[in-house]
Amino acid sequence: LDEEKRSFTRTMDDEEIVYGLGENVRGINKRGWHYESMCCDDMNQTEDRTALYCAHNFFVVDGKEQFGVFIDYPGVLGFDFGYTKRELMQVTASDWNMDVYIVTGESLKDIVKQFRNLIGRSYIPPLWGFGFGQSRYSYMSEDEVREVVEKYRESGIPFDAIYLDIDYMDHYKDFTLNSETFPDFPAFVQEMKEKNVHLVPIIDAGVKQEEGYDIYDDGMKHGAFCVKEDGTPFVGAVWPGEAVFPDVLNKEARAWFGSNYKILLDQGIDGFWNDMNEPSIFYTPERMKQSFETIESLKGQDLSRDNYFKLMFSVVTLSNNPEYYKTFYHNIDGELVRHDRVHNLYGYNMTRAAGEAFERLVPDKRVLMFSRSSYIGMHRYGGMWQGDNKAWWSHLLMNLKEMPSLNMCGFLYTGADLGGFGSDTTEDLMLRWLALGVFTPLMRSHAAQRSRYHETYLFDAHESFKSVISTRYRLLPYIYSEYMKAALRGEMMFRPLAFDYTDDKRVKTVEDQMLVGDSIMIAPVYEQNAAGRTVYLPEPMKLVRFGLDGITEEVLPAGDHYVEVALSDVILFIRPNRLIPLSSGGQCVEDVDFQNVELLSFGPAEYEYYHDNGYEKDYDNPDHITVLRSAE
Ligand code: MIG
Repeated sequence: LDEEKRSFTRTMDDEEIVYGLGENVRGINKRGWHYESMCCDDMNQTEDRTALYCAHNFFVVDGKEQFGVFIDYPGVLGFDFGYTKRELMQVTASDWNMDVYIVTGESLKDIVKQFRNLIGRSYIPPLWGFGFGQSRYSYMSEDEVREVVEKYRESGIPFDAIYLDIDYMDHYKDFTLNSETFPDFPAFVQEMKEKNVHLVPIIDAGVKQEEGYDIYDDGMKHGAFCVKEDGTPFVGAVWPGEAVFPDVLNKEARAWFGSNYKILLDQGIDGFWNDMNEPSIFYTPERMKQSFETIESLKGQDLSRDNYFKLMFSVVTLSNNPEYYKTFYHNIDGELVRHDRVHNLYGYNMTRAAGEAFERLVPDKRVLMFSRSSYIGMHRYGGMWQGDNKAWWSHLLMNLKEMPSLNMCGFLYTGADLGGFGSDTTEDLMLRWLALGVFTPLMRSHAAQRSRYHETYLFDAHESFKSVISTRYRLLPYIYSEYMKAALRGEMMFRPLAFDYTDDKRVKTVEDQMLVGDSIMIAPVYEQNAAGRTVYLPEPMKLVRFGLDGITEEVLPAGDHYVEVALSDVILFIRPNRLIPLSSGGQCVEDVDFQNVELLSFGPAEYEYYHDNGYEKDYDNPDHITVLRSAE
């Protein structure tokens, strides 16, 4: 421990593995790179990054000793896991001292369970949140949404939700509607409900600074926004232009911000996604003025390299400049705390604002909620999506690798933008990614402005898309049941093989196969033009293939297998003496019969089937669990 540097250092064993850190780049084993907790909005989720949108300061060491480490620290943290020196682990905080928790347990699984018990139960979404959702930045009007919905229903591809991105709002003002493009929103929400389609609007962190805009005026009256040193509201520009930031770290301001969700709840909305809550800041007016001045001063000067750099740097440092975070304050219990010292708690508390408000406003209802930025603790109020990925094959694999790391930190309701958010997707990438998305609790396709449209009915391989997404609906009884058990018992739904096959050395390095729940293993295809892939089975398993001609089953011995996987297929592997309950599917979650399930098993098996109505909150009622048995 080095008090001065605010760091602690330890020596790592040769074979030691480090799991964790939730949302971040690179492998399931985090060893060999350095990471940072510093929530930031940067669309480039490349391997050379050290931080993404979230700060998840929990990791588990698996070496001669096994233990977990949680660092409760709201500022910037650095993790060096054998990057500077292969055998050196070093964690460094940037200013204040940190609270370090060492979590012990009997096994990797147990360590995680102990930690999860400590941090509280994970968020539980409404059942329809397990359906497939279609998103795009943005569907511009109710007519456009209507068209997407009609095409989905005509195509016979099941789905449950349409996500509304920022253009549904009036000039990007939170909790407003563009009255030209969405003239009668409550009626439209109702119309969609009748088709079993849920609309999920986005909420941004920044509130437009505009007198006469009721949310702004009201927030000002409540003193609910972050302030500068002089006590006046801090202004940073985001989508609505100049905006102020709700001080969600302050109890009253948090309650105030949360209460605004009522405006949309009252119009029939039952789900939200919270965005831009790192918080992302495009520029501050002061900083922009400086850039203009720099440019002005360069006018008429020579076109030298030096001037090129001056010009360029004055512009590229505008967006999300960390210096901004040193210029505003939160009022925490009467004490002004500079934002950079608690930076990583912002997204968490924005979503907490919503979660606490839902508890007050609609206590009996489960509301869909997920966020872009988060910190451990937020997992109690909402899930999270994995931010702005790209239509890259490597990001399909990254989606998979983030799953167990996020589960360790309590984030169970998660998934990535299927097909890829930025860049242009392809039909095969879409299909392969959906075949993974079939297993992730949040299954949503999303795409950036100007990227290729990728609503699944647009592609030629229509039957394949229909089959893949229908498989999700067939698997829902299993996925929901496993989700609920993981949430209620503090377990991981997605686990690296090494968490279960503790005596098998080989699985320690397997990062492209995953256990999902208690009964199955998955092995997604993540390379273009691959006709299949190699799969390692640590024990005999039954390969189940959901293809265009229905389900086929094949028992495979332990060991390596090359498994062919057509683009239309979803495959999974049932472990010995395990089973999965299957529904007959449906066009939406509402259609799915969770009662009469078919059992697919490998050998005689028993299964704890968690099944409630999906909307109530009596989670711990023992009647929700029945034991399913299969003789074969
Ligand atoms: O600056 O609302 O990650 O999902 O489509 C971009 C527009 C803001 C970032 C989110 C993305 C969303 C987009 N938002």
